[in-house]
Amino acid sequence: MDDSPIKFELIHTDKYTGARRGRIITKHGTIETPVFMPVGTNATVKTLTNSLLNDINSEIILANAFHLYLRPGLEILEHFKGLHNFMNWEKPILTDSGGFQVFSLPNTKLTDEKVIFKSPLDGSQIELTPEKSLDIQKVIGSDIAMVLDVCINSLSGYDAVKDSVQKTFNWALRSKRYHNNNHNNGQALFGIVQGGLFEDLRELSLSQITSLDFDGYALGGLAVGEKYQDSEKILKAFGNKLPENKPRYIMGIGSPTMMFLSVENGMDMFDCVLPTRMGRHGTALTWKGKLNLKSSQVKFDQKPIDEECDCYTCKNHSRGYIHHLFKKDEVLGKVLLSIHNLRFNISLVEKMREAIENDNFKFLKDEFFKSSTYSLT
Ligand code: PRF
Ligand code: ZN
Repeated sequence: MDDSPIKFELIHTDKYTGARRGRIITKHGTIETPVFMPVGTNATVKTLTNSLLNDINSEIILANAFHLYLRPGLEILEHFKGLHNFMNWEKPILTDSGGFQVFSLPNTKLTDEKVIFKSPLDGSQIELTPEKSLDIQKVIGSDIAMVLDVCINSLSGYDAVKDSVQKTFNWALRSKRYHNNNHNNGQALFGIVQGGLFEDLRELSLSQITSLDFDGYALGGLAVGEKYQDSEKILKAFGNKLPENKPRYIMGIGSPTMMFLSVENGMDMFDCVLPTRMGRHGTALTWKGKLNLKSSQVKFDQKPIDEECDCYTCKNHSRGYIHHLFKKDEVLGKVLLSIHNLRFNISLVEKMREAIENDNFKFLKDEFFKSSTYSLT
């Protein structure tokens, strides 16, 4: 029986690594994988219009149930008939459940049934359950919803991580049941594997979560401050243990180094605020490495940020001009660097797709790190 609201096609696996070339078909369009998803937490990918997002070939954006629940709130989202209409974005949307965001707030309380937190808006007490998160994501109307999981501090001890794995599984069971009873809400639902840096707990969480028939599976709890070698260990051991016939999503990664590591180990999807956040702070990602546009070294520089880049910023403006915009704290500087950095990440996954199709992924990776100052680890 296949009643999944999305369809995943595995097109090709690289001969020499675990890298996969695939395609996710949703009712708002097709997503080629590996894919980088720009983050639009508050119903906007910061500083970019939809037409700019289309220009850089964003195939899907990520939004956040937690933030949208607080503001604009469900009444308004319902009135506008969901987020696609509200922000006039016609392509696919994936929503995170709120788990990760709630656990980064101070004074969050966790019970077996729910998570209780203080509203960052007015301090009032709010409860989030797996069912409520799905209710919120239903109103948002995302194409892909995520289950509510328990994402605890990566430095937590064994017993605390074990407890989070158990709760994450119970909540995944409740989410799956609730989602089925609601006829899927027309949405795909992804499960999330936790387990921190403990391999036996990752193993346990992976077998628990994949015993449930989700439309895709995510690795959570990574890139939360641990060393590169630790995320590498988990990705190498578990990336390719996720079901082969479903999309695989690693949550919250987006540096070139982590994207290569993730794709090499069989992951298909990722999201990160890194390109937009770095852009707003004046740093560009280029094929040679990072470039600080605030530095006076580029004051007289008439070259584009990156000669190889095909984005609006690089086709129209010089480093010296963008430097000036940052010196004067003009909004356009942030816009131009956000466009460029997102295009960089999206170009990178486009190059990866082509390389995988030609069994060339390893070559692409070697060349990338040889010709740039990005760290391989
Ligand atoms: N869980 C959820 N969202 C997330 C994470 C997680 O573990 C992470 C961890 N990198 C980012 N976003 N629900
Ligand atoms: Zn550019």
